[in-house]
Amino acid sequence: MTKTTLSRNTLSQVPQHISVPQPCVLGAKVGIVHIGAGNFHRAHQAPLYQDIMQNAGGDWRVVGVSLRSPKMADILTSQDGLYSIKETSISGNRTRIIGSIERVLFAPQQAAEYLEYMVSQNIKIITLTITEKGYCHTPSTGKLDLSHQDIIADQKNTALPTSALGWLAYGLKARMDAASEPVTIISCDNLPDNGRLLEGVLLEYCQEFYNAKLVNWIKSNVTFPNSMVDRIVPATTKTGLQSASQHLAMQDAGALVCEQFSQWVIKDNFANTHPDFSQVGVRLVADVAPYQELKLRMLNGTHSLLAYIGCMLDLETVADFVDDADMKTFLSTVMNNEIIPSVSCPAGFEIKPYGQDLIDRFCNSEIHHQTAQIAMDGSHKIPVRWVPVINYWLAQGIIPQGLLIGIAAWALCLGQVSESGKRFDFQDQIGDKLQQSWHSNAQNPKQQMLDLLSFKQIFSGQIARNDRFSSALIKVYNQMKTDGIRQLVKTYIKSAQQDKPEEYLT
Ligand code: CS2
Repeated sequence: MTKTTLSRNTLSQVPQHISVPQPCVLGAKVGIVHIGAGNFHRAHQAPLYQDIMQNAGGDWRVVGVSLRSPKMADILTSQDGLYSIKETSISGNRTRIIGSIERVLFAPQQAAEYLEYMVSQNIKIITLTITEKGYCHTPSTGKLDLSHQDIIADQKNTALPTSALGWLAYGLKARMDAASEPVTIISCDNLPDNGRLLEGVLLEYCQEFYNAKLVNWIKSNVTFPNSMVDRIVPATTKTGLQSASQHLAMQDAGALVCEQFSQWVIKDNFANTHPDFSQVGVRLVADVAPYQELKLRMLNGTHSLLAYIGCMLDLETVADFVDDADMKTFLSTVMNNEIIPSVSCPAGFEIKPYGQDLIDRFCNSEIHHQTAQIAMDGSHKIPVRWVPVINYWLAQGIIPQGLLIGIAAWALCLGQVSESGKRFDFQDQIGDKLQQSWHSNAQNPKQQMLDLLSFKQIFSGQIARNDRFSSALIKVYNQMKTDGIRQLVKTYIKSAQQDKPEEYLT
């Protein structure tokens, strides 16, 4: 195995067919701070900035900020910020080296450097990928959760915060004190109205822990455009790293595999200058909401559906799931019959082909996207992916049976044992509470379901108080335990084919 490691010094040794960043990228100044320098940012926004600088110039290098672990800072420091991405699709793969990240800071140990960037006039944009739970909000209300453990920890030390909101507020306070330029903050997480949500919780946070002066400065100097991001980027695997090293003929501990597809739609509401997004097909629009709704319900909604069912059936990856004929048909039936009617599409958008393309994207077996990875944080994902769709149908007196199977599968997953007896585990911020509720009623499935439906942070609107829905859920959950999920899925498909939506299962 080669000992050479990817870095600026070894860039010239990368095999010819792999493209490397041009000097204009490596020599540009930093213009963006990105909080949450994980795989998604490195595979989505960072390559776009590289392409923009190569096509149109500009100082749009990124300083990444990690809040929880020094791992990415260590890896990218030893590689001068360079790493490879393998972009895969049915029509082929391409690998390229990304060089648009200047460095990654581990904020808890490099707070002074973080502040230097945050006050700099060169910084025009701050972006975030901190996952749904990183906003420390109550999903059903969108309000800051003051009882959140990270917020409680911040209270003790605002100069060494735990939450991303704390780091943002700390940096913006320094920017205000330095009388620096206005800045645009873009949330790149899978949440509806993500910009408005971020603005709301950040202002609440500043009111609580700082003062009205900072709140007013933010209101006049910062914009929070909504944005919709899309690219499937799984967690790094050992095999992925090994095959990248072979391909590059050198070590790359930051190597990523992702799909070729990439999309970013941003509300055109910038407080300062921005990269020439038109160069790379990033769309600046007046209203992002329809794009967010489309993506959250169609892609993320079906992702969560296959995640819980997949965990219960030992279908380890998304590609494994859609390789199973019953499961693939189930997914597209739920998409067509239950999700599509609930979506208010962007004007002129063809939703059916979009749905078909999604299934094709899921079939990409080069991407080892674990169902257990997607299953994580259901208490934050279900409220934005499924609950609005279920409420849409309940308002018409209809129980959407496919999503009912989804909720029952999620509930079964709380037992952490698959149908074949295999143990699995995935994190959830309120996992302990959910587990406790599930186990304390293990002998009483009816109560188990009623208690889960009473988790207000997950289930709001009709779904939480609709007796027909809870009775149907109890029935499906029991059926699932006795007959297995596959049987239910088959019954669902059969009834859907006969077009008897109300008779699918109940
Ligand atoms: C996935 C997303 O893990 C998950 O919850 O649904 O990360 C999904 O892969 C991305 O949103 C795709 O753009």
